[in-house]
Amino acid sequence: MRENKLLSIKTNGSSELGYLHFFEENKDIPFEIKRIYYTCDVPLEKKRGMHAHKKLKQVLWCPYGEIEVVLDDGKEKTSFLLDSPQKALIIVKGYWRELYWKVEKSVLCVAASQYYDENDYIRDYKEFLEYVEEGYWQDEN
Ligand code: T46
Repeated sequence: MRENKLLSIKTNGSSELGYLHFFEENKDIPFEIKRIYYTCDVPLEKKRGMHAHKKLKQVLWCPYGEIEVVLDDGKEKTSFLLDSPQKALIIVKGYWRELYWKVEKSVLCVAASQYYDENDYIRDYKEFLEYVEEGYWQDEN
């Protein structure tokens, strides 16, 4: 089954002391983490993403600011708002994504299931639709 979902990240702390947020591979998120990356200082008028991954699974979170993630399975688009350090979005393979920075200086963090491999990217929307049509991701996660 292919399923993207928002998770609530475990949190420890108080308004007096501040908050600590954490998650663990294979416990809080359903895969092993091979790579972490983060994106900052994106101008509000720009969008990022505009690609899908053949195999990569990811968890995205926004420790500061507000970022909209639009996921497209080739038929339907779903929007997720990362507007709290407690929210994380699991993205399974095979979704076209577009990312919009809603607040200046927002920071996007990503933990990914694979090392960087440009061959895993589908950066052409027409090609993405061909993968969908041929059922490349059917019954997978
Ligand atoms: C994703 C969204 C949320 C590397 O060399 N190593 C890396 O680990 C990554 C992630 C990227 N790069 C290179 C590849 C491109 O030449 O950095 C350049 C910019 O990457 P891209 O245009 O893919 O950036 P975004 O922000 O559109 O997408 C990134 C991730 O690539 C992608 O996996 O899902 O963040």
